[in-house]
Amino acid sequence: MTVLEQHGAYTPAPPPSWRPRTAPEPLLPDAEPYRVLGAERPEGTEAPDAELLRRLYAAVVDGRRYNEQATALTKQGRLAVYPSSTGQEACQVAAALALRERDWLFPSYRDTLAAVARGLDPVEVLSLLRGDWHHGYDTRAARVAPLCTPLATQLPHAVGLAHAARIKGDDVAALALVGDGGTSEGDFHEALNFAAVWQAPVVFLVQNNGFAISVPLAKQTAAPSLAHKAVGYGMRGRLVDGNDAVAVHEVLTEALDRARQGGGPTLVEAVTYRLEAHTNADDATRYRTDDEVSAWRAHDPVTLLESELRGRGLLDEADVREAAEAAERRAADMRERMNRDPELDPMDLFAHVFAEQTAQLRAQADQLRAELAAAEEHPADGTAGGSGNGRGEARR
Ligand SMILES: Cc1ncc(C[n+]2csc(CCOP(=O)(O)OP(=O)(O)O)c2C)c(N)n1
Ligand SMILES: [Mg+2]
Repeated sequence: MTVLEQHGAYTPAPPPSWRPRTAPEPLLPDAEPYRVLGAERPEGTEAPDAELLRRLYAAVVDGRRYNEQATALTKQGRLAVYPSSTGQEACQVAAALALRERDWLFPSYRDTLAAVARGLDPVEVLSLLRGDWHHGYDTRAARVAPLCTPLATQLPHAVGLAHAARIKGDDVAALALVGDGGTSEGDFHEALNFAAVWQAPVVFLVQNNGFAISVPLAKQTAAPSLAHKAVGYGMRGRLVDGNDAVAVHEVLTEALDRARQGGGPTLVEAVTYRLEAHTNADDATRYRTDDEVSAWRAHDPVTLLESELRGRGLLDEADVREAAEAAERRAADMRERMNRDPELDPMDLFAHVFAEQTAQLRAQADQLRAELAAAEEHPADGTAGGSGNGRGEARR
């Protein structure tokens, strides 16, 4: 007998109302990834809204250019690291556009573009990846959590926020983004389990881009699909073509509506592909073939949308040029602002570490303050002191 049993705190038998679910079908995901672009519309359903198609198109064109620009900035030393979402723009943009203003987004490090498409400043969003101590934007005002680097830890946060909103009677939903590799984390399990038990208004979007750095999905899981994992938690799973922005938008909008109405969480797996390396520090040719990449380039999210719009007479050469020029203007603005030297205070190294400074940190801070003051008085380039930015006169 365990200690818990002795104290009567643990009841090994399930509660009397518990029954194994004999019909998991309503929870099972789509047999094939759900598609809208280039697919037959089921009878009785309308064609995707023209205005939505145009908005998605402008955003994916902008997103592709944003990714290129951010990657270029890593080569110029202006950005420490950039995990590109080229090839995944449909997921990024659809996620942002499916949210209502009061909803919350919980992104991972790869989801800069989703935050930009939600309306955040493209430069502020890069603060962490630039190496700043702050993530750059007002989380509460934007309702976008910080871009999360520890895998899957954003998921329990999303569930907690959604659960709290429900308790308060607040009509909001949370959308949490995670990668295929992130689904192997304990946080993924804990988040999904609690979300289903509490019927929290949260939607999980797994961007299955084929790899966790160099580890292919086949080495990550033996599940029939990542969306199937939903069944084990007692929530609905959906499988969607992650390069089809309209399909992802439709599936997420429906799942978020259901969540807000008390219908519980959904796990959405979007099948997509990372066309670039994991980050600028990775060499993807070491673990995948050019043929594989080419095959995915033929299913490019930007081209898929463009073909649909052209086919429906909603886009002509002038519109394509206009979208490209708008993206170019935004990229130029971002480049120009990222090329300005940031105003940094070296003393910030010691701030925001502990609520109460340790003795060692105090000593180190004093030392740095003295060194900065000395450098200001005797600059290495021989100019007289006082030309600095007052960093020696540290704020703290
Ligand atoms: C808890 C934790 N373990 C390991 C890492 C190192 N790491 C960074 S990215 C990554 C791969 C993640 O792959 P996936 O979840 O598929 O996301 P993707 O990068 O493909 O978007 C790993 C293992 C980390 N950031 N956090
Ligand atoms: Mg991945």
